[in-house]
Amino acid sequence: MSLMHGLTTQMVTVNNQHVHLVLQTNGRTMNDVFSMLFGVFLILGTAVGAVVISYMVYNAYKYRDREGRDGTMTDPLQLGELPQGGGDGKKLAISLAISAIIVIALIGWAYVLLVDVEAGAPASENPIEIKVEGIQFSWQYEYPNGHTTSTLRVPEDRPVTLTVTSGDVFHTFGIPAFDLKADAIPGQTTQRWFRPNETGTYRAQCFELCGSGHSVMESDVIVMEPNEYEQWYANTGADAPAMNNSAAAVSTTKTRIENGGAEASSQRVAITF
Ligand SMILES: [Cu+2]
Repeated sequence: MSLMHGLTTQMVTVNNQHVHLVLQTNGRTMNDVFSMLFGVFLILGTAVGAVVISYMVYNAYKYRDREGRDGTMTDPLQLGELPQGGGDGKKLAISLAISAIIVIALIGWAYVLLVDVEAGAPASENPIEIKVEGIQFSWQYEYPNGHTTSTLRVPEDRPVTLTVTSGDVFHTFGIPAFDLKADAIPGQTTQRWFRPNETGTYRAQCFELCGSGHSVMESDVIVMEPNEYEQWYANTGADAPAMNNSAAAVSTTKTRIENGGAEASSQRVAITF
């Protein structure tokens, strides 16, 4: 199957004694994996449905009530008896076996695909490591150089590893456009990674009811051209103004909440820097 192409297993012998099974990963993101699973399940589900419904319609036509046909059953089924179908149950056994093979193969394949996601961002692609902290009711992002901001800026086509935590109560950080969701729990970290493949502005938001401002606990995720991103990043640093801006963002969020909770997104105060 071409979808399996690229996923190979290798046997590695260490000290001529211990044999380890190594699954080579392909750097697929959660987004890639979900798209593949959805596509294959949709095609197979449609194919199985087409076969079952066609066979049912064929039999309904074949055994339709016709003139001169005696409708009484000569050998009605007894309780607990399986229909034989005239072939010692061969058809039943074959259809059960095919169903079992398809289901087991799909489960196995899904687990193998998830190895990619569990493996984390491929180190060879130089992933960006960003810390995410949820605090009632905003998100703070900290870059490797110490720069802190409330808008997540990332370059296109490069993996981003997020280490998510919370400064107060339970939150859940999520970016629906990248099929990404991570629990934000005080005192714990959750790692997730994604690789944005299209520039634009996306939305990150909180997915766990965390208080009166939960519905406005969101932020912009800006995917930039790599050059543009490098330029922006070079101008940031562990500087005091950035911290002040973050504090301003938090107080703006609080003011918005005090002023009446959820606002229409068109009225949202945009804070970018
Ligand atoms: Cu929340």
